[in-house]
Amino acid sequence: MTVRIGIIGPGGMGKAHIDRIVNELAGGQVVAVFDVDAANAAAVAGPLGAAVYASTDELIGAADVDAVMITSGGQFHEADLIKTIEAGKPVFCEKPLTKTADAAVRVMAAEQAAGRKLVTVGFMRRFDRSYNEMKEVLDARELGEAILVHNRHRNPTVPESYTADMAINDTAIHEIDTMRWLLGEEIVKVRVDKPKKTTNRFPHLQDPLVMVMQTESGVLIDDEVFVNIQYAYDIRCELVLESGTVELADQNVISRRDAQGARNRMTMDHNQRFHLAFNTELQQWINAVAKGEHTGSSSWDGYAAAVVCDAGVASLESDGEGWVEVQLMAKPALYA
Ligand code: ISE
Repeated sequence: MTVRIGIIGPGGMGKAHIDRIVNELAGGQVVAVFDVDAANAAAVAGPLGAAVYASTDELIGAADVDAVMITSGGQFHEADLIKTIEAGKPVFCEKPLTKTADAAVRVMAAEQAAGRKLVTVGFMRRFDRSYNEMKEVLDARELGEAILVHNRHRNPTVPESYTADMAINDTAIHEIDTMRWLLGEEIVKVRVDKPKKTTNRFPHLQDPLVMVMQTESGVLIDDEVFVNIQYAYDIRCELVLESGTVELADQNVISRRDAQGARNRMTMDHNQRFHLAFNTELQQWINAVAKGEHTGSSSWDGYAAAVVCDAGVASLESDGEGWVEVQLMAKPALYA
């Protein structure tokens, strides 16, 4: 079966997903496009032979759309998610699920009324091979319990439109989801430390910052978020267990040695660094939709990430207040 997909808001991320569906993955076809920018919708739909719709309602309701992919801005997600759930169609939604935790609660309520998980949130690191091997070591308890996790999330630069809260809501949100998934437990408190700022920052940003999180069992996680580090897109993670450590491998595929020295090629953005993880994530989603199953992060994961982000932003905006507690609602049975 070919899964016929309607895409809402194909900007940079949406176009990258379309490209992989067309050129690298199997079993999916983009048949419908909506964008507030009608010219962009037409430009995207043309080469695909896809229909352009004048509203998300029409796209979601179209008889030949089996599943929906939402890659618009986070502030537009809630309404389209709820409409897609009410239409009984599976939906892949790029992160963040919603801009606020309250909106995520409304999305979960719609899903509970539908009686099944229809929403997959685009947290691609869950599909990265290195993180998965790290999780295998932890889950096998080969080296004992997890004690600490050290993360580095470095971007070469961000545009001036990147707001102060985005270091958490747009960037650290990846570690928030990955750590919950890796450790299999919730984050209970968050603190944001504010070191000396790089001179390469925009004045409105705290860059870098260090987000410190603690889980239910006491694992302490630190996350250096440095979004104007200039040199590369550099993601690192070291899991410290009771009798050993596990680190993500270096991001390079080859190491080169020559008369100039030994060096690796660095990736410059998330599409390069997580190309294979994005491919695996979307292929598994297409396969799951074809079988009527759910895969990947759920609405609960999107909600939990939003609540942790809110606590992080509260700490960032406070004047050295320190730890902020994370208050999650009781987990609905659908997500147990
Ligand atoms: C961007 O939206 C992403 O998702 C990237 O993975 C992250 O590194 C970047 O900081 C975000 O702005």
